[in-house]
Amino acid sequence: MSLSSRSIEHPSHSLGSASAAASVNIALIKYWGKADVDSNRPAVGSLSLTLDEWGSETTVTWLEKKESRAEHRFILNGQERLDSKVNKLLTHLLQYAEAEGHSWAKQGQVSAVVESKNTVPTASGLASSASGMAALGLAAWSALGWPNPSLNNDIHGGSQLIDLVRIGSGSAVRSLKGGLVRLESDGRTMTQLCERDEWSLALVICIVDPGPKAISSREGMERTRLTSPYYDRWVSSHPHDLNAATEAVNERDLGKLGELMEHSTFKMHAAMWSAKPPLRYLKAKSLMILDEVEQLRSRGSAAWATMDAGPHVKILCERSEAAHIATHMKSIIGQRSVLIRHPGRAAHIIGEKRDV
Ligand code: 2P0
Repeated sequence: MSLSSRSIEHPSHSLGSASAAASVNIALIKYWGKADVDSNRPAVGSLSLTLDEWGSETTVTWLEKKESRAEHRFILNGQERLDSKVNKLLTHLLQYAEAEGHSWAKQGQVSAVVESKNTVPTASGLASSASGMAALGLAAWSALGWPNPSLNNDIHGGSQLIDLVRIGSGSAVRSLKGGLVRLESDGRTMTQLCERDEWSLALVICIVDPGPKAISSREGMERTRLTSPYYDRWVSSHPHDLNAATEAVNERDLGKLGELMEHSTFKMHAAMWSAKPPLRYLKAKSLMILDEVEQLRSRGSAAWATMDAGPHVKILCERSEAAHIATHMKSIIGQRSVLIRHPGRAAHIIGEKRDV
């Protein structure tokens, strides 16, 4: 991955810049619902697999502007756009820096230029906000010259970087680590359960519709919390799934993990369907793929399905089975709609420049 958009001009004084790369992660045990909207604290923990190849590369340049109120700028895949998540994350970082005594961080005098490139379809339920916000948070943090705790593999409760990334997106926190990751319901305590090369897993991704989803996860979560009669049971039954799935990972028991994963996704979708008005991200084609996964299993394949806030179906399997499963799915939904992804690495810095 490399940034292909031409660098934009920076007429103001630059305080520093940094570039970071982060991969998407897919939740095997899902996060859905918030305990606190302001700090974006989740109502439940989650367990995810960070993937290779798909992700975001983001460069943040902090600028000092004396003459007028400074606005942040966000350029995604070469196009300038407004994004409330980006603004919220950057504003939070400046507030934190100011509270820490950095006088330059005063709002309105410092702004960021964010240039980002996604190699995953944006906002379609393929976790683009996870890689996007992890890369943004890490680049924005590092551009200020602050050390990255993830490099030392010591991300734990209390890390300001985790809190920052979570403001952008709850699921993005998990992309700060590679392989299989468990995030607690405090939204900040994280454990890497398995390095990316410690278990040869794969996800066969069946793309149902690459367009953007109609209802954002943020809105969907709140609607589910406020209107679904099943929401409380979703939350109260969640810790069992998270603990059992953690055990399954520790035992490298794919059958057990696969069953728990399917249970978690169907339970989340049941809560979504029972919201008012209902949230139905799945399409007829998604259900057809689920039938095929059952068929594959009945013929002896170790394959389990998971779906997020979008119509796509991701099939978890051993790496050695992925090609066979992908070939079968391509014969049903088309050659170009099926991809194989493997466990990937943690978010990391790919370049830094200090101007002051
Ligand atoms: C997850 N999803 O655990 C779940 C499963 C989608 C379904 O986290 O509001 O973009 O920014 O915290 O992280 C997608 O929601 O939501 C998500 P916010 P996010 O991956």
